[in-house]
Amino acid sequence: MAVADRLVRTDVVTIGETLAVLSGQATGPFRPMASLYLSSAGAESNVAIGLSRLGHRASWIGRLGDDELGRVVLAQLRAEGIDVRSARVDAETQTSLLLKERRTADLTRVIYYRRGLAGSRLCPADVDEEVIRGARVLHVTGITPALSPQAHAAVLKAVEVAQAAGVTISLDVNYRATLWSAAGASTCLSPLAEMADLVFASAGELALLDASAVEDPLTAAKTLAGLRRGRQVVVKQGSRGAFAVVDGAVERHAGLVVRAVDPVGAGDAFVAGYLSALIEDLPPAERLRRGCVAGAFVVATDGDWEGFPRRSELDLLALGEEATLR
Ligand code: KDG
Repeated sequence: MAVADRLVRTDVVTIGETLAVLSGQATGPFRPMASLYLSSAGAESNVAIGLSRLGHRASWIGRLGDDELGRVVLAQLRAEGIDVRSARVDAETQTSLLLKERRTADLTRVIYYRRGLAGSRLCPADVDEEVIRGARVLHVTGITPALSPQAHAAVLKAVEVAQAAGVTISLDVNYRATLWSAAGASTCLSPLAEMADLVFASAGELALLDASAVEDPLTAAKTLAGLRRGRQVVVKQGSRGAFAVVDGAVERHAGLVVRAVDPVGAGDAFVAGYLSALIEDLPPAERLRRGCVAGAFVVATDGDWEGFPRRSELDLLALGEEATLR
């Protein structure tokens, strides 16, 4: 990685919206007097938490309201060891909110309250150029650019700063259909993907960048990887694992079998695991393995990031079903 002649102060910096989260504790629709669990989440800061749990230095750039929910978000990120010194507090608006309803045992419904709120007011002036120049990797997603033109401009600026400084740029496409149309996402994210050294996507998301991916994700991933020297394209396949195209070669991991409790956040855990192994210069097979292990931990626990593994836990799933550690 291109870090040799720069002063590296953080391993990974992420920029994006982090929201307060209220999750229903019982399975079923929201109803009066239901118990809700208060937490926070956001794809970019989830990745930062995943990396921090694995022992890496991670920073987060974002905007929060000057309110209790914003303080909850900051407290959780700080408790997880994230450097939040580049976060901005916006006294003019409120922290964004996400409601997570476990509608049935197998169906989770997410409802956003984010339009016009703090995360969507992220702007280019919020981009801490120094922290980006001092990072090994900048990680961005396709969620924050969907929030507003100024949030999109902020992500673009972060990517440009990273590119000029030779910082590895990682993009997770993370298409959210409730935030924008597929056509809008395709127009906005294709230029970002062109600048990225690492692209994470599901097969469906890859089709936003190259329509032929619907029929043949492998060829589309190879094509995208081949468009830029050294670019890696990683295709997340949920419970079927993932494959990566690195230096023209294809590596696969079949995924781990776990009892699914709450799959939201598994993609972010996967990215954190993959980046963790990349930072350590481990080979593609190990990047995929660590990504799949981290993803499986999240699938098997409640919360978008609460179940992320610590480094000492990475081998725990190998113990198999219903293991008890005594
Ligand atoms: O990947 C999990 C995220 O989707 C979640 O934590 C919250 O950023 C979020 C979103 O936009 O849904």
